Amino acid sequence: MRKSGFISIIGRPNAGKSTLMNTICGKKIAIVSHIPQTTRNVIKGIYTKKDTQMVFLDTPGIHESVKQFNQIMSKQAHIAMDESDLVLYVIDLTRRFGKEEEIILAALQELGKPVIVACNKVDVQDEHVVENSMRINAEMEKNPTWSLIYISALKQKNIDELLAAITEKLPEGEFYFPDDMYTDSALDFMVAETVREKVMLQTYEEIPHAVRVETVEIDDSDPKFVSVFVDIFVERDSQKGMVIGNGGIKLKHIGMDARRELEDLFKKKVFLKLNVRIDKNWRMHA
Ligand SMILES: Nc1nc2c(ncn2[C@@H]2O[C@H](COP(=O)(O)OP(=O)(O)O)[C@@H](O)[C@H]2O)c(=O)[nH]1
Ligand SMILES: [Mg+2]
Repeated sequence: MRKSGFISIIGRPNAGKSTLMNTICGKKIAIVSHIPQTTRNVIKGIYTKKDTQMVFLDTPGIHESVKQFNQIMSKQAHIAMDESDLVLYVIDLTRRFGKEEEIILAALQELGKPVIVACNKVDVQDEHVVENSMRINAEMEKNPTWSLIYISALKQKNIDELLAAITEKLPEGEFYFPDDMYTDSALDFMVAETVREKVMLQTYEEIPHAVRVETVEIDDSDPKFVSVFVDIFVERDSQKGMVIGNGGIKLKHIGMDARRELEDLFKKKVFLKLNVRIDKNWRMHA
């Protein structure tokens, strides 16, 4: 009998949720950066091995305050409740427990679904680790059905143990997706996200959140290379300059880094044309 199910990945921004999903699926599916709010949509990552299929839902952690986080968490808890068979709760061991952790723990208790707590970033030596571990152990005692695993999503530590724990809690059932599929994201979305990640990594402060990226065209008609046309929208003229950089140096780096990853994605040479444009207040009607 096959096992398959949906697993929502939740946790504070920057905990390493997207990194973990990419590590498990062995593909760059969700973009990753040190900047909170990197993930803007729920993204599916599919892992299939032998008789088991796991469909991960990587959730965004957009918030500017605990109050807002609370509202979004309740939305995420709803996604988890409606769509997933179990919840994978990722905790950043190197960060002091915040109000967010309490909100998540309360939501998980109310949810009543199988939970796996993954304590991430064990590769980092940090003063908060001992205190956080004590807090987590206390929570585990309160919730005896939950499983606890210490991992490093980045350094790929204990990932097999994590997969075994998920498999154990996964319901029996037929696969939801073909066994060679690793995401249901469309190609144009993945292209735009790849470019957005590079913009985030190359720019600072207000830019990452002011940028929107759109794939205009993917021309795959030549057998030797793919031509990809992408628009990068910012809200103000000054931001345009910051994305382009002195003599175009920033945009050049964004283009080079993105092209390298897109060549992995397309398994072909990529010609990438980036165009920086202004769309005032796109966030207002996003
Ligand atoms: N040292 C270390 N860093 C990690 C680990 N997992 C994720 N990170 C880093 O934490 C940051 C946030 O990761 P990301 O996956 O975008 O977090 P998300 O907001 O929860 O999706 C990035 O800079 C990652 O490289 C880990 O296991 N160890
Ligand atoms: Mg993320």
